Amino acid sequence: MTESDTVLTALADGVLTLTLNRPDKLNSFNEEMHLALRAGFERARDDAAVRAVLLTGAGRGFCAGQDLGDRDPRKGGPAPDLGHTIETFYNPTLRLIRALEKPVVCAVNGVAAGAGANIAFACDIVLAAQSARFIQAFSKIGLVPDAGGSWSLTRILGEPRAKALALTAAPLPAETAADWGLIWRAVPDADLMAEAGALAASLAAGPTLGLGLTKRLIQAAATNSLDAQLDLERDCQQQAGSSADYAEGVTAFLEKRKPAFKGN
Ligand code: T3D
Repeated sequence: MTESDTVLTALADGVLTLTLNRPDKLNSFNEEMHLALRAGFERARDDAAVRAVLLTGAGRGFCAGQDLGDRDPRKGGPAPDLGHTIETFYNPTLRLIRALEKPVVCAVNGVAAGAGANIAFACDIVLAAQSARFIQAFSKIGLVPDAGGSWSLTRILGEPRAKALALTAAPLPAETAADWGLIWRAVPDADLMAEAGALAASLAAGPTLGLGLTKRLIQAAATNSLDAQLDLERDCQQQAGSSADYAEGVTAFLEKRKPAFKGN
């Protein structure tokens, strides 16, 4: 586990809150922050006490993508190998978020640009402050969308909107992102953290195994045939149906009380 103040971590009531914390740089990524964020998601994967993750940013921005100060061509030397940095730093974290069988809530507190926007889109439920905006900033500096953006934008929005956003780097206001189905909801700025925290807490108190299997199913649907998906639903339901939380859920329903799920 990497300890670093570039990502603040706090575990309470089953929610692991990860706060990107380089506010002077709009929480853009340097290597230390990459490793700290990855360590946070590895902890979420490995620690049974973590039953949901809440990802957000400190200060007025969510994340401005790569720290361009670390890519300053004026410093001389050979051009950086961005294929290597993507493979080493961005892709492992994106894969962790998608593979984590626990809900990941993202509270986009301000501007999300470049890889910062696309990391948000990789999360399971995204709430954004109404003042936030999403920018595919890559084309402004001669790069291409990464951190899964070309995949998620195209799947969620279709080619026309994905191309327009990526080619123009036009800022997309949070409310439009919600209208287009790119995020779950845009909420008043003052309400963002309370709403996102309550959502994460309610998911953390849920039947974690079943929620994780639900995430697996919905992600698999993008590439599965109906036949393959029906088989996967059967297998996941078999697993969920043997959980203690399923027994508790049915018992609580029959006893007309709130279920007390334990996450297994
Ligand atoms: O390199 C690789 O490994 C490949 C991977 C690439 C992944 C990527 O994400 S590439 C895309 C990189 N990101 C960008 O191109 C976005 C750059 N930032 C902006 O365009 C703007 O800052 C925003 C639109 C995000 C916000 O604009 P605004 O006007 O609200 O804020 P600002 O004044 O531009 O920024 C505030 C401060 O944050 C400022 O510092 P200063 O002048 O107060 O000392 C600014 O320089 C700094 N900052 C913002 N973004 C970055 C950054 N510093 C370093 N890197 C940044 N990406």
